[in-house]
Amino acid sequence: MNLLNLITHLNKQNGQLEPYTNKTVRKLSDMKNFYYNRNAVEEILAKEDPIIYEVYAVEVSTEEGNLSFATTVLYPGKVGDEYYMTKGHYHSKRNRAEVYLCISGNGRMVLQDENGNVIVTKFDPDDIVYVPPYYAHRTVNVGNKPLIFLAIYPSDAGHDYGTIEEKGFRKIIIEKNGKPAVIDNPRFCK
Ligand code: S6P
Ligand code: ZN
Repeated sequence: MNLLNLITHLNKQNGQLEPYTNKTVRKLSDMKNFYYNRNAVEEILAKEDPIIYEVYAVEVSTEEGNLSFATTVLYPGKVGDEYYMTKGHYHSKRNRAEVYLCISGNGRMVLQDENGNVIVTKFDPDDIVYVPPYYAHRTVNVGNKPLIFLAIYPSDAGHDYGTIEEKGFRKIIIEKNGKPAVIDNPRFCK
């Protein structure tokens, strides 16, 4: 392996990594089933298909023992009263943990295990959140500028989005009286 290929630069202004191996762009149309207010989703999509977030990943290998990392740029906005958020996922290998570092912006993280235990944490600049094994994780932008963060995860962790798409998180983050509020997800299925 060429040592020069092991160095990636983070641009803190725009959250981009240079170089990266994979870029993912998630638009609202890619995550219709993840917001609780489906009428609000359709109303927005009738006019536009906004980018909700972008991910710049450095995934050199998927072999056990390696680490991968990625920055996410999660834009500010709401679908109805629910803040823009990532899809959220369990790792396909459930016992794989992860570390998140907030670079800029203001957010929340929602962590949930398969017994439905939920933890909601703040996620502000320089906060580091440990995502334990077996916990699904979602990031929510509760501010008015992009939420930029770095995630470091085992390269063989994999992503299970289907379980969250089907069952959801028990708690969701909405704007209530101009402030973030944690409420029960009316669509959560056990
Ligand atoms: C990967 C890590 C993050 C997310 C990214 C987008 O394990 O947790 O890089 O992939 O924040 O979220 P999601 O839920 O669409 O993968
Ligand atoms: Zn993850």
